[in-house]
Order: sequence, then C-alpha cells, then structure tokens
Amino acid sequence: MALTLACALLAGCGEEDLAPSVRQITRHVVAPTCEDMTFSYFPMEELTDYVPTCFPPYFYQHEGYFLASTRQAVPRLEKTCGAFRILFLFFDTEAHRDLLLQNPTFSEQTKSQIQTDVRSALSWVVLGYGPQQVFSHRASPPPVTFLYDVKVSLQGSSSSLADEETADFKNYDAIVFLEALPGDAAGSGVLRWPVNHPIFRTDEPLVLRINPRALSAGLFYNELFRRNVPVYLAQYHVGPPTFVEENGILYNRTPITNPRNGRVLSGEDFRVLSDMLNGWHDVDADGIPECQDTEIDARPDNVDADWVPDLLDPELDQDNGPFVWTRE
Ligand SMILES: [Ca+2]
Ligand SMILES: [Ca+2]
Ligand SMILES: [Ca+2]
Repeated sequence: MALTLACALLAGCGEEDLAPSVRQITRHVVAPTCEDMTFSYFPMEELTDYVPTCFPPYFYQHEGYFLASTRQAVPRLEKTCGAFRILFLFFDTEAHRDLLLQNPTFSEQTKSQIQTDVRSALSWVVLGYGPQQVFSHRASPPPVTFLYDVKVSLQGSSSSLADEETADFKNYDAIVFLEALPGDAAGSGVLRWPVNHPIFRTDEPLVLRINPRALSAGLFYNELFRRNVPVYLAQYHVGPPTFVEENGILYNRTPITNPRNGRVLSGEDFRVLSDMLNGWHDVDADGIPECQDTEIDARPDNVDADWVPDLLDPELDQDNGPFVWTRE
C-alpha cells in the first residue's frame, strides 16, 4: 500500500524515460529567443511598461515573468551568483536628506556625517552591506560578493538624470537610486534603464529604487534578489483571497496549491522556492548550488532532474526553473 501510494503521489513513477540520471545545464540569456519584437503597450500607474508580444500576460496574474512556450520563470538579473558591482546613486535634495535622517538603521554618527559629507556617510553605510549582512536570513550566504560605489547627483530625482550622469551605468550589474518613491513605497525591484525599455534588453543597465528612509542590507537583498524571481511558479493554483489579522498586522494567507499533488505551499516552501529560482539551492545535494552546477543529477525526490524538488514541482515532464539555465 505504501509503495502504491508513493507511486500515486509521484506522477511518472515507473516511467523510465522521465528519469534521466544526469542532465547537462547550459546558460542562455533571454533576449535572443524573443524574435517577435513587436511591443504591446500597458500603462502601469506612473510607469510606462512595454511587454513584447512573445511574452505571456502572466505578468499581471503573478509576480514574476514567465515564457508562454514553456511557462518557465524568467529572471530579470542575468546572474544571481558571482561578483556584483553596484552603484548607489543618491539624489541630493533637502527632502531626501531628511529621509536619510529618519532611517532607523543609521547611527547618530552617520546622521551627523550626512549633514556634512553625505557621500562619505553613505559609503560607510554600504561598506557594512557584506554578504553576511545582505543574506542574514540564511544560515550561510550564497556565492555572491559585492563591490560598491557611491555617487551623489544634484538632480532632484532619477527622472532628471542627464546623459553624462548615466554614461557609466553600463559598468555596473545594478544601480540603486536612493530617492523617494510614489506612494512612499520602500523599494522597487530591478528594471531596465531607461524604464520604458523592456526587461529582456540585456544591453541596457538594470536599476532599482530604495527610499532613503528604508535603506538597509535586508531591503537591498529583497529588491535586488528576492523580487528578481517569481514568488511562485505560473502553474500553481491561487485560492480565494484570504487575509488574516494577527497582532494588528494583516497577513495575506491566500492558499497557493501545487495542482499536481494538491500540496498547499507553506511559508518555508516559498522561502526555499525563492532560493531555488535564484539558483542558490542544491537540489541534487552534490555541494554545488544550481547557479554554479553544470550537471543536475536525478534523485528519487527529483526524478526529472530540474531545479524544483518534485514535492513542489507542478510538472514532472517539464523543466521547471528560470530560463537563463536551460538544458542542452
Ligand atoms: Ca548541485
Ligand atoms: Ca523536479
Ligand atoms: Ca519539473
């Protein structure tokens, strides 16, 4: 009975052709696959975004990007491991300095230095954003290092940037604009610069925004990495919207189900899924995280040798995972 049940839960159980022992992984970029470069136009609040017609409308149903043909998740950073060169660009206005002074993570010494030498103060702040601090929610950081530059612009906001101020953007993996956001939001995930360019234009720089009042190592992680990949896979079923108040805080507890096995995903499942889609998980337990692993071994708990353990996997005959890492 136990074996029958195990087979019932593992779709593909007993089907040899679904269980290759080793698969080669090749890295690709998204752009070259998108041959149809006709854009649809969507007004999105203050932003204007262009979505190529070869991309699916999943974008509005889920947080994240997916390919229509394979429904693979599409990351927006082209890498999630390795050495990252990041520019913090502060827009030096009185209002933005006031927001910095309200930042609860800054020391009194930093706050007094903000008044006299804001670039130097911010340089000291980001010097403290090492991998241990940025990934403090994990037992150990993934294979990521950071090199930071800090610059100050006398423009009021990123919308007034002159060409000469953006000329060196191409030297960075991402540029963090430190400025106020619409609706007093704390941050926004990465976008291509200029912002009306499509996300897959890999020749354009990536920028993100953080409110100076909210700048912290944790928020920097959230905007650069966590929001870089989908929160859940496009195939999952989203249940009726459910909000629960606990200790005065409203939590979104909408059930998300893996349609293949009926599993309702837990908070821990989502945390692991975010790691997996960023390539930091080690699904075949060979000691090499997926973003550096050139071969994924099939295992009993991952018969299709993709990036997603079968418990969370919506399809055992599909390669589920980000598009930059696909099969030969
Ligand atoms: Ca591995
Ligand atoms: Ca799998
Ligand atoms: Ca799969």
